[in-house]
Amino acid sequence: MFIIGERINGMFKDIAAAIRARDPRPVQEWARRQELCGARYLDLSTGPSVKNPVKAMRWLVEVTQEVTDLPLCLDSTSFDVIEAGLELCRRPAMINAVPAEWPKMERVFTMAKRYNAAVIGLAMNEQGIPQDADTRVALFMELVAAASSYGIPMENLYLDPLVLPCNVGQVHGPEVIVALRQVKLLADPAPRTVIGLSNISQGTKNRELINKTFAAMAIANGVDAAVADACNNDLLEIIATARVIMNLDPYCDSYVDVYRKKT
Ligand code: THG
Repeated sequence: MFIIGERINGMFKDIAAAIRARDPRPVQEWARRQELCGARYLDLSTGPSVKNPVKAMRWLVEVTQEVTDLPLCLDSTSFDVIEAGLELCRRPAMINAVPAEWPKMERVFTMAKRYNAAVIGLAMNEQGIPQDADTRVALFMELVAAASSYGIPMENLYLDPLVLPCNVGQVHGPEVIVALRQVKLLADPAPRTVIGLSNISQGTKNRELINKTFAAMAIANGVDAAVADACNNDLLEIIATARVIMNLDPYCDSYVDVYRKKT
């Protein structure tokens, strides 16, 4: 599992303030820090309460690219906002995200092809997020079929079962785990999977413990990527260890890297 660094998001107070004041420092500090911690992509989200999200996303992309070469994961419910960001990306980006709905899939897969971007497809449609694994997988199948028809290779399609906080959506927990596993049966080569790891613990007391436990469980069930806290050392240790146990790191390189950082 690789990490898409979650920290440049207007959901966080320091980033919301930085966007409002157009102060690049907090954004650039988090970009550098997450890169040093080993993030593979940086998630960029203006958050919900920004005045002009198109301009804000353009600004986030520009100031982030001034300090890092990491590819960006453009996180917005508005495809105009995502496209404004894609126009400025210097490396192939990731589009975060599209639900299993027409004409949204048409817009996003066309855009993905044009900008050579990867796409996160969500297990939701007009009816919302289903509870059970089977309905989630049925929505994934629609995303796989649509992506294929636009010529998107499966290694560029990341399917997200949508993790809900375990204190309000406890019934979703096991369904998400089963859905992660079943994605791998949908096509050959299989599509990839991604989760919003920190969602699982929103509104709970011991957030880190819940995030870490869920990370190990998701890795055991084949998850490929997580939007997550790239700089949490315990989490990085658990990911490295789970990867060894799952034989995803046969020479233990990432395990040794994490160990060396500590000594
Ligand atoms: N799937 C996909 N993309 C996603 C998500 C997902 N992007 C957004 C989100 N979920 C993942 N990113 C975060 C970022 C922050 C938090 C949770 C998930 C978070 N923030 C604090 C909170 O809400 O308590 C903010 C408060 C603060 O500390 O300042 O927990 O599921 N594809």
